[in-house]
Amino acid sequence: MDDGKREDPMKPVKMYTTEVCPYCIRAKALLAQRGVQALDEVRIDLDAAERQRMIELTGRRTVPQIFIGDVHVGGCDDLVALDRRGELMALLAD
Ligand SMILES: N[C@@H](CCC(=O)N[C@@H](CS)C(=O)NCC(=O)O)C(=O)O
Repeated sequence: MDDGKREDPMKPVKMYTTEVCPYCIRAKALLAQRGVQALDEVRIDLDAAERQRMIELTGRRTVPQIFIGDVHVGGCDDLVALDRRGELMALLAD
């Protein structure tokens, strides 16, 4: 039943990660703090083809690499900087 309390819709967030990755943990925590509930996580340590795809898409070899919708945000430092500039919520908003 629709009780009128809709969550604000958010763009899909995709993050290329590896299992052992403090920057990935930090980025995930920040996104969770900002209300991101669903994350499409791609583990490049488990999938060499996805690692190659990440490098081709971003020109970078480190994880995390974060996409919000179609926008490549960059890594954890880029995400934190975006948030500090007050631009993260607007980018997340659908
Ligand atoms: N400044 C980057 C640092 C990312 C980083 O160094 N990630 C590590 C894993 S936590 C990595 O990919 N290391 C592999 C490498 O440097 O090739 C960010 O904020 O995302």
